[in-house]
Amino acid sequence: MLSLCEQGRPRILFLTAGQVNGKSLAVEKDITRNNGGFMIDHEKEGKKQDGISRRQFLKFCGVVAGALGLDATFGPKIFEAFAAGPKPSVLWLHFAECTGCTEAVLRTSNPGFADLIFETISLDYHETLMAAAGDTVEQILTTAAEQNKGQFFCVVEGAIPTAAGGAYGWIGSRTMLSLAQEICSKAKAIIALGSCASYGGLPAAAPNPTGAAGVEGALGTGLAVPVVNLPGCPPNPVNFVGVIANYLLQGTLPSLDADGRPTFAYAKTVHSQCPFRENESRCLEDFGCKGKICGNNCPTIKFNDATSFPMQAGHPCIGCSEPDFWDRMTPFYQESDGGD
Ligand code: FSX
Ligand code: F3S
Repeated sequence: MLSLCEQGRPRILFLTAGQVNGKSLAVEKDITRNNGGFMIDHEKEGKKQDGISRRQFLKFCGVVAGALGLDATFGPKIFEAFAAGPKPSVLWLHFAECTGCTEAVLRTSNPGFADLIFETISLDYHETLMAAAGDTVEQILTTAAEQNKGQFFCVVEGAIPTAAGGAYGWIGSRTMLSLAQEICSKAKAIIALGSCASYGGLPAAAPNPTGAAGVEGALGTGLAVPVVNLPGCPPNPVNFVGVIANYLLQGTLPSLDADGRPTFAYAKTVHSQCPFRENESRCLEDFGCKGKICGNNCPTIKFNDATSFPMQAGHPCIGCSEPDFWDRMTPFYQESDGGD
């Protein structure tokens, strides 16, 4: 809901809910507009039993350091960088997608999503999590982008339909294409989160009647704002935080490969890091595993608080982090060279 704070500024309520170590968690955060930006005004933690501890967050920073290929001793440095503030402003846009990317981030519990997201960034707009809706919120997005021009990270989730002038995807009274053109062009940098935002993903699979494309494909090579692709269906939240941590530590975006992906996460193939590659009874190559032609750090970082990754759960890699994977990697359960 949209209400006003004591100073008459619009207040946006973000709601998240889930289970942490078997305990129910409901967190509400009030975000209050302040001097053109948005700041966390105060936090009401309904049934939340444990706040994030310094130790928990330090441990998470150690995981991020590992993902960045840094020595574990960098964990405390990353912790300090996040604690020093101000936290990078993030406007998070949703286009043609299944929202699995946000779901993957929501599933973190050590630290929990609310802690993770509010400790590391200033999440100033996110349609799925904002309880507010309607014209006023649409206005807040465009105003926030204008007032923070060149200062915010724009996270894009989902592909952008481009056919027929973008007519296949609308949010409110605007096409996704026109929203992307306006908001992305004002960002400091764009993080294309997930395979759909990076390369088009499922919405762009043949015959792709909507002309769906990833951010760079939809907005063209003339886009003056740098784009970091974080593919994966879904992507790993640790790699997302790694990009932000890299920026806070070094003031730059991470180095990218030819497909626009951070080399810290995607330079090695899934296969080269797979613990089952020498294990005949566990190796899934005969079941179509695409680990040899897909770059990502899934076996090292894992998902769901580092509990598992596809092959650990007995499923072959389907190559979800490569461009056009729906067309190039199918049939998923048969051997393929990825069309190369
Ligand atoms: Fe795509 Fe993300 Fe796969 Fe789904 O938002 S990368 S279909 S996990 O949700 O965009
Ligand atoms: Fe995707 Fe393969 Fe990892 S399917 S999640 S890149 S193991």
